[in-house]
Amino acid sequence: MKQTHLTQSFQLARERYASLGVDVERALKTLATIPISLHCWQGDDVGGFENFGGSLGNGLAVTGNHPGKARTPEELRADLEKALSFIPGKHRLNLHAFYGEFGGKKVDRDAIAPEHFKNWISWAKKNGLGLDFNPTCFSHPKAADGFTLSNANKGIRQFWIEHCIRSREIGAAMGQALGKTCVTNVWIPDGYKDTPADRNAPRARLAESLDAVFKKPLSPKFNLDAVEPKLFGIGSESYVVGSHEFYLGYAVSRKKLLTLDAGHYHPTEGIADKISSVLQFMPEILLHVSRGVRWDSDHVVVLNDDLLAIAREIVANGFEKRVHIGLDYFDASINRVAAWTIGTRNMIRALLSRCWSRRKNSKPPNVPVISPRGWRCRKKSNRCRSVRSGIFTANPKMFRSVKTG
Ligand SMILES: [Mn+2]
Repeated sequence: MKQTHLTQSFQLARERYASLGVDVERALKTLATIPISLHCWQGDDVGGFENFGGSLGNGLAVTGNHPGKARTPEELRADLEKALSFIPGKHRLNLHAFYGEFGGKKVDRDAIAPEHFKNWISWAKKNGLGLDFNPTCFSHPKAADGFTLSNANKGIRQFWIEHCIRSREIGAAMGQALGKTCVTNVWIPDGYKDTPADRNAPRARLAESLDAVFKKPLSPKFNLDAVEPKLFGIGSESYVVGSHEFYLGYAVSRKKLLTLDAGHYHPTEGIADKISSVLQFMPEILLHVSRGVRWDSDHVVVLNDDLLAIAREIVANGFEKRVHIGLDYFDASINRVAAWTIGTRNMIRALLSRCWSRRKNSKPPNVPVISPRGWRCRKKSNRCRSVRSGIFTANPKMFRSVKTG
């Protein structure tokens, strides 16, 4: 279509919408402030570049064998560039640790470092993208029994603790290099297929391991930590160590972000209703937007009621700066570039449809929480200059000890 036709069509549409009280420019302006973090793992069926020869496993399964799977970092980046060319706006890329570039050497997970991601960082810089990060606690011999940070074996636990520590540092290096805060999300597969004799001990071990992982404070300007619960997975149907309640308690008590994955709950349970619930008690969350279908939690996102409900909760409440939106699905039965494009565009469409329904002079409500920056200030008894997003304020009743100024 010619550019002039597009411009004329847009002008006509803008007039029609204006007659219904919709300020199209304002809606698009709001939309432009909301980045979506595209998940790198849709491009190669959660394969990674370690070349350990391992299979996916640990409750993860990708079905389909559509041609065109990315085999190298260069191919993956080229495919992402193609997908991004179909997606309006400036966005982010979400990387897993095993997508590092190790120069043909075997670098185990407890030895990864920012240098293994320098190509990703310079590529992101060139393309104006932010980066998010994830430790990869699966597809590895030390995860073969299904337990990582909660493993009964101290040596294995320590291995994964070290991996997660390094992952946070990589996240911070990415955030610093790009000048865009990186969210580093911890998900582990740990759980039992059948009813365990002891539900407590693995959770106690997980809490202890996570405390070790997060021991070193990192600047929230560069890195934010998130933890991701799950109700069940393949091979962990009866018991997941990192359940919703476990991580909700952990995130609130340790001042971490909670990750709400749309595919990680009971099939009749949506995450839209959880957003305003958990945001009463924590400043920011991470979403993994996915689409659960029966037992599977990872179908390509479509524009359905669940997605619209999620978008509504974010936009109607003015939570755009407090909700980090990432995608998390993998489908190898269709073109992978199309899968990224379809899912991301649907997320954007859902947000746009809510942006234009926001009333003209409505202001986002103040909510009684403070930012990680505020938490940090409280801990150090320093003065907080401002909250992170500027759209919410500290509740003096809840945080009397926070000094302002
Ligand atoms: Mn997820």
